[in-house]
Amino acid sequence: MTQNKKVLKFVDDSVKLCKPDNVVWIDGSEKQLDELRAQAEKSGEMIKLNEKLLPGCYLHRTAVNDVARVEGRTFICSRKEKDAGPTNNWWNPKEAYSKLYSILDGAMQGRTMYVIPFSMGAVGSPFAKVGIEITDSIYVVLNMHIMTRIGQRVLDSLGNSNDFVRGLHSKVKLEEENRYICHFPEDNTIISVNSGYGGNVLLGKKCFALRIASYQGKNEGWMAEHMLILGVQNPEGDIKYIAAAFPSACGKTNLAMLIPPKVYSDKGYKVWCVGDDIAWIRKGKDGRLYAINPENGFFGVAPGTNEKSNPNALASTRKNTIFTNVVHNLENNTVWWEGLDKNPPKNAVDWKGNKWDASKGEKGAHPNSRFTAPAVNCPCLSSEFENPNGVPLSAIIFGGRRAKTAPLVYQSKDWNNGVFVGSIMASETTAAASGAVGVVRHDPMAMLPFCGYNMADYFKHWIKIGKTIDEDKRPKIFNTNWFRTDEKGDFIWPGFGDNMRVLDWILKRCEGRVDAVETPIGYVPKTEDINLEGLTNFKKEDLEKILNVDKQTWQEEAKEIEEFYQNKFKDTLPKELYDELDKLKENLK
Ligand code: SAT
Ligand code: MN
Repeated sequence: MTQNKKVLKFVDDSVKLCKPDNVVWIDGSEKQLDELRAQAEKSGEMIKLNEKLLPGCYLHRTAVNDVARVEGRTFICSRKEKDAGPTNNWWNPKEAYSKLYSILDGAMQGRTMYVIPFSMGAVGSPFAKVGIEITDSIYVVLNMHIMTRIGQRVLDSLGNSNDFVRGLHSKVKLEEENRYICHFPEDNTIISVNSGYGGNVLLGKKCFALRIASYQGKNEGWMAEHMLILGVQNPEGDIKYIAAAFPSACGKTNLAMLIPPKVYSDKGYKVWCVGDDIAWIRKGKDGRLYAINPENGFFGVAPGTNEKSNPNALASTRKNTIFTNVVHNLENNTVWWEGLDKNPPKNAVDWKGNKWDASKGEKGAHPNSRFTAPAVNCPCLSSEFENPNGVPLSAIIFGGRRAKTAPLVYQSKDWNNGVFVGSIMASETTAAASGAVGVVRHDPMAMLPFCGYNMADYFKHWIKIGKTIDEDKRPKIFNTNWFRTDEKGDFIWPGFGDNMRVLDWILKRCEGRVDAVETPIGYVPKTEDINLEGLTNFKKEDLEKILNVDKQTWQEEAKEIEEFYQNKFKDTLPKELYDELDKLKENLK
């Protein structure tokens, strides 16, 4: 399929190491994919679902000990430890290669090796980057087909270039104690062993499009971010684009596919989805920042997705989708998960593969169960989705799950202050990664688990990018928090489609059409400027509550931030961030 000597050598070396029985190059043809689907069905790796109700859809279950990203076993293997930085696990590359090669030695005996050429970004786009993933999992091949552009056309676009990422994955024996997700940014290489869970094995996603790409971006003058991209169309037909960073399982997919409430849709407002997880951002010819979504599908959290919370996501999963770790509804051979509807199937199998009785109170779907759905299925997919030059960004939003501290929305004072706002992001942990859930941790720019190099240098890169853009062309930077709770622990803000009311304020701020209240942390809306029309069960007093910036809480937060900065980064942080922290402390006096 290719004459590219570097690609051939990578495959050759991997064959010698893993010793598969067969090697199959993935050309991207439907015929080949169909054969693989049939094979996975035969072996039981995937279950074919009801062709009438869910055409082209399959169900897959991972091993029960392999259901989320494993941050503790994810490594950045840069030559120098300081280049991985204080927020990453570092492993000396020599030792890492040696350990990984010993695990991979003969790991594919009796198996087939699949070689997947894939492109992150539309093939041929100036943003696009090529990868070759080698894997012994048909599930990975079929997911990569949904999540990226694969096949012969990718090899054609690569030509004889050496500029591709080498990804080597093997399930080996799915041993937890030998599970490693390793990145070698200086070698453009990723090795993942002993896992079969999406975030650990779909190497185009977090491993390449964030960890390796963030490193490439630093060296090449662009940015790889954990951000959704959406377009808001106003009644005149103008579309403004926003990128937003939230940690995993904090509602990026829901915001990206938002349906505006009736007061907005009646006037002609629409929201278009460009991406729900990753943005690659670079300066365009006109001096503004442009973003593409390097992916080709959605790897979304299933539980909680329903006709009300996200009808567009649900519609995206109605054909050609792979479901992972959800409930198998045996009544009609479809799928179910908690929060889909109020009618759990009577005759069903849970995510572990056991007969499931909903009335016993145990969850049927894993909290991090997923759907892998093609982007083209999405009813609100932006017409710019394939635009090789991306979309111009008017605003950038940072946000997390904070029960108390952060207001519903605030605007940073300028670019550097915005970088500071991103750097102090904190959020309660979710089921997307293994470990405790609901613990507040610092997660700068939602990149804590995904930055492929020293985060102090990452902040410097952000500040540097700001300097390369004229002030009037820089996206304005905001922070949102949909998750403030009341005394009973219930969410105060309705969220979901009503987040449109906040996006509306954000875009008005970008266009200078509304003023704001200056607070110690930034600009907060005047209560009358958040449109509450048509909202039932939500009072102006509620809005006042969640827009409030409590000085004492923020004084404590400032101490917390200082400790985080000091403990993690000491004097390696860019001076600009300490200056911003000083300004915040001063404002809070
Ligand atoms: O598991 S993934 O890393 O692909 C999804 C996520 O955690 O954001
Ligand atoms: Mn994510």
